[in-house]
Amino acid sequence: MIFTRSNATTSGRIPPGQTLTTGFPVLHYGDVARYKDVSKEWNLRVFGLVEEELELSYDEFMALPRREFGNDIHCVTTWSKLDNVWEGVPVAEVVNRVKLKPEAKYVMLHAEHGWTTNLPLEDFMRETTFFGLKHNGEPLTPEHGAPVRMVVPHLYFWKSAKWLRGIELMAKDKPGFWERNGYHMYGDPWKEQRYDFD
Ligand SMILES: Nc1nc2c(c(=O)[nH]1)N[C@H]1C(S)=C(S)[C@@H](COP(=O)(O)O)O[C@H]1N2
Ligand SMILES: [Mo]
Repeated sequence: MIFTRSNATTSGRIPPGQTLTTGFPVLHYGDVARYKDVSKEWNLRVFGLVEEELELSYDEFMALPRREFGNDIHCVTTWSKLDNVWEGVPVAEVVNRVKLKPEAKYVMLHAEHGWTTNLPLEDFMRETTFFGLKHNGEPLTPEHGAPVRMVVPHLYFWKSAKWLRGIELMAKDKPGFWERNGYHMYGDPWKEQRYDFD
């Protein structure tokens, strides 16, 4: 359902070319990742330009400190969903457990089934970026990326990898899945960086 809210709540919050939605559309390429025994099948690897690779098991990840986060979702396909409330793990809780090499400047997020997306390290490390575990009070559903999805509030939502499995530190920017298929390397919704010819 598409609707318009009073300007008081939405003013200045909807980037150009976007329309509000109240639902929570499900969008991805390929199959939903489903786990029979998630605590045995899921882990998170931090690799690439780090002094020592890190692998967090499901139980280790779930024991990390959490807090509440918020975001406005802006999907490149033009729907926006405001005022999402999340329970999440701050990025620093994971990154502080590795020593980054000084050349590390970009990150590739790796999801289940080989799906990837890229962003600058600085954007990944922003205090507003987080690992999402619950959305509006409910545990993430498989469709929305359970057990752990990335949420990068200030970029188009395709940068928010569902079914996150790996964080690769890189010296140079490289295109992920959609970026290889014409999406913008950075994806700022306020600048309408939708496709690479924008
Ligand atoms: N692993 C994975 N993550 C993904 C995608 C995908 O295809 N695979 N699609 C992205 C895109 S294009 C969007 S718009 C959002 C959609 O998230 P949602 O289904 O929770 O709304 O997930 C992003 N994360
Ligand atoms: Mo998307």
